[in-house]
Amino acid sequence: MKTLSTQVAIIGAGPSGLLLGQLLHKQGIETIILERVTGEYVLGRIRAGILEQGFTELVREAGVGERMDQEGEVHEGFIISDNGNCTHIDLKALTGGKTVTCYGQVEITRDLMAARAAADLTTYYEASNVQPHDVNSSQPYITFSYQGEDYRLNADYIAGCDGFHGISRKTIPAHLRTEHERVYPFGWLGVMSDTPPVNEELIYCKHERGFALASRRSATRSRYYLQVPVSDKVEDWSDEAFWEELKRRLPAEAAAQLITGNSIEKSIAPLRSFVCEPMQYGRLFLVGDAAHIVPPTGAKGLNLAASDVATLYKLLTRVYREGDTACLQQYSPIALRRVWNGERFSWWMSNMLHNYTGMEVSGMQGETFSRFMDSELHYYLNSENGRKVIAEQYVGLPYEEPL
Ligand code: RFL
Ligand code: PHB
Repeated sequence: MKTLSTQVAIIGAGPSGLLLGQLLHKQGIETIILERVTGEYVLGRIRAGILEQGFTELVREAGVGERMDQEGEVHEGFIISDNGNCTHIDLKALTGGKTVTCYGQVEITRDLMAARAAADLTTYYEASNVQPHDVNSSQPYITFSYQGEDYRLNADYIAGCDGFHGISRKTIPAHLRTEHERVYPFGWLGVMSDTPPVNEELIYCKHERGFALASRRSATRSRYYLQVPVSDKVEDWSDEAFWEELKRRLPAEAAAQLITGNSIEKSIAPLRSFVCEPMQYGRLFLVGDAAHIVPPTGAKGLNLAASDVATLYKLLTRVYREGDTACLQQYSPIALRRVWNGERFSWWMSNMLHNYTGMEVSGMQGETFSRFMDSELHYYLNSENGRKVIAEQYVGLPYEEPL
């Protein structure tokens, strides 16, 4: 067995792991990242598109913001269509100047990978059997296999950035963690296409046939989503069927602008709200999707991962600069406060915008639940205070500074 050592071992080279590694590197803290799949595979996961201001500032702090600042689109607002009636959520005006940036998760990941390679930092892609050990002791370590050889990686701390299906969360003994979960009775079918988007701003569409979202990546690349039954398979949806259904759910002006083409990616994602508490066990810290999942309706998943990273990197910096290890106890409570806010917002937006007909929700029939949610949406959209409540959370609540 080969033995390696580092200061912070990171499991997972998704956006959480890569951003944490880069920020720690900037502070002179050494990391090694272990990733189960190849870099190309990681870049093949399309996922998020909307970045909060706090996220973009963190990416700049990591020294990786150049391309995001050049190619990312600043969005000053978005639209909510309620069965074709459009309300503009003017983020900038409603939040005193805040905006979001439309820049794909794939691009952020690519930029972070390039920065890690340029700094000659170690990442083991295609590492298998990754297993943390003794995380509740002062000498935690990880065992893994790489290119047919067995390794032991000794570290001061371990960051579990390995997503919802990772190994890190399960390392916390079951009796010490509480998992909160809600699985939604539908999924999102997503399509990426090299066609001009229907609108400059995103359109979230509530529709009696089901929710739809018109998003984008650039002036020539569109990203669209449709609410579909969880039982649907990607193969059930031809490109033609997708475009036809999308056109029905978009408001008329946008539908008239729809330019269709071949999909370059098509996938179905289930919708889930999930939180694991606490997010720390001894010297193991859970970060991002490893600890929490939100339905994508509020564009919060990646942004919550970023606020976890911000908190952990500041605390670890203090550990290595000042020897203050007690400060690490703040990680889980600080991260969880912001996580629950994002969870509530994503759950609320999902409830208001999806169609629940024929499904049972919160102990009532979907038809009844829908009446409550129709009224909720109508109330919030027709009140400036209501639009402010949506805008303030969409641009992202401030990061909490450790004491
Ligand atoms: P990831 O991206 O899942 O990365 C985890 C990495 O860990 C690796 N891994 C392991 N490595 C070693 N050993 C093991 N045992 C391992 N197990 C797993 C995996 O291979 C992977 O590379 O988690 P991370 O880094 O925490 O990032 C989280 C984000 O990916 C996620 O929150 C967002 O994509 C969610 N999300 C959105 N978030 C936003 O903020 N704004 C959005 O607009 C938005 N849209 C979305 C979304 C997610 C979606 N899907 C498909 C769930 C839209 C969709 C459709
Ligand atoms: C996306 O562009 O992929 C996207 C945008 C906003 C969301 C979810 C996904 O709320």
